[in-house]
Amino acid sequence: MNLYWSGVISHFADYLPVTPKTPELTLQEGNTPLIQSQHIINHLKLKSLFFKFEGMNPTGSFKDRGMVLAVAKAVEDGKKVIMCASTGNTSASAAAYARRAGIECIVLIPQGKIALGKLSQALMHGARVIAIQGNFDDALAIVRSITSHYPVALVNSINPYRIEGQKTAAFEIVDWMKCVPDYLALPVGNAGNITAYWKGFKELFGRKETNVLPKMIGFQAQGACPLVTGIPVEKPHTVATAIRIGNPASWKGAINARDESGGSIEAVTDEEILTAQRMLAEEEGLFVEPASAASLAGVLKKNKQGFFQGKESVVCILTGHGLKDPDIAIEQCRDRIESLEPSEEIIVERLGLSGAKHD
Ligand code: AN7
Repeated sequence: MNLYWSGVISHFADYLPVTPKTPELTLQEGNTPLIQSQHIINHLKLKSLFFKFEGMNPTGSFKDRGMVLAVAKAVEDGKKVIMCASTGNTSASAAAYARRAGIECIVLIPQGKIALGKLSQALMHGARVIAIQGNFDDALAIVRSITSHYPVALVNSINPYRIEGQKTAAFEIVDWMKCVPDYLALPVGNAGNITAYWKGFKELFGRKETNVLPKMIGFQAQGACPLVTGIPVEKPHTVATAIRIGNPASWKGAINARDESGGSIEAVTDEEILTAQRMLAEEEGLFVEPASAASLAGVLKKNKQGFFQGKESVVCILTGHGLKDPDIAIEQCRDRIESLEPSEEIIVERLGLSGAKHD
């Protein structure tokens, strides 16, 4: 067994559009754990439930898989600057890989709507951070225009290398499980990831046999669910800022993944998202950001609706780490902090240990 993990480009080279000239860029992204549910499964009518914890990637989200390839190809193409619009994670990943590759990074973010951890990453990696008084969709439109007119590489997921890199997560799931799950549940924002997973599964098994592939079940936030209603949302809103997107760039890819796989794209409320986030943390020991919990929120909802028969296997993609968004986490449980005097006696008393002292 090869215990050294060499990263997405090197490990999956045979499945990616790499050439001898592609730089061997890596922060050892990929190879993330597929963790079996031990507690939440007990509330569900399912045979098995696994969590693919993409928050374990080097910058804390799934974006690293595609970003490593997009940046490597930009460098191969002679580019010195990359640019993206972002709800946060793409900017953190772009900033890190740009630095690793020795090039510059510019990010456009929606002012005030990006989680603190992600902003700190982009700034620490020395990206040019431009906050606009608009949402992600406005930022992406500007980035698309600038990158088509100036020598700056676009690294949003409309860059096909992003999708190529991200499809490797599907390969890992099949590699670990030695089979495919019945359902793949994931949050959907700009819809690059659902497009990428579906591409990955299809490449592994061939186009004809889509009936043996997992059904893709995507979940958007209720206040930002254009793929559910079929109409772009002008003013998207959700606590899950990562997926606060009103007009997904990979709209067609998402609908295609849904329809070819026989899956669905549905909405979950902010309350359902936060409940799922706390369940993952409290019951399984997995701390994810709100957007990532949309996958479990959706599975919980479908279970409640009687959708599952008890024989299905489900993989939930947990796209980003909980430390990305400490504000939302603390807001939910600040009142759990107990403030006491610095006294052993008082603390022992409060903990209910008073009568239990041994020698
Ligand atoms: C944690 O960083 O769009 O459907 O600009 O950060 O592929 O867009 C982030 C998206 C899910 C949605 N979970 O994935 C960005 C950005 C997390 C995310 C999504 C995002 P896509």
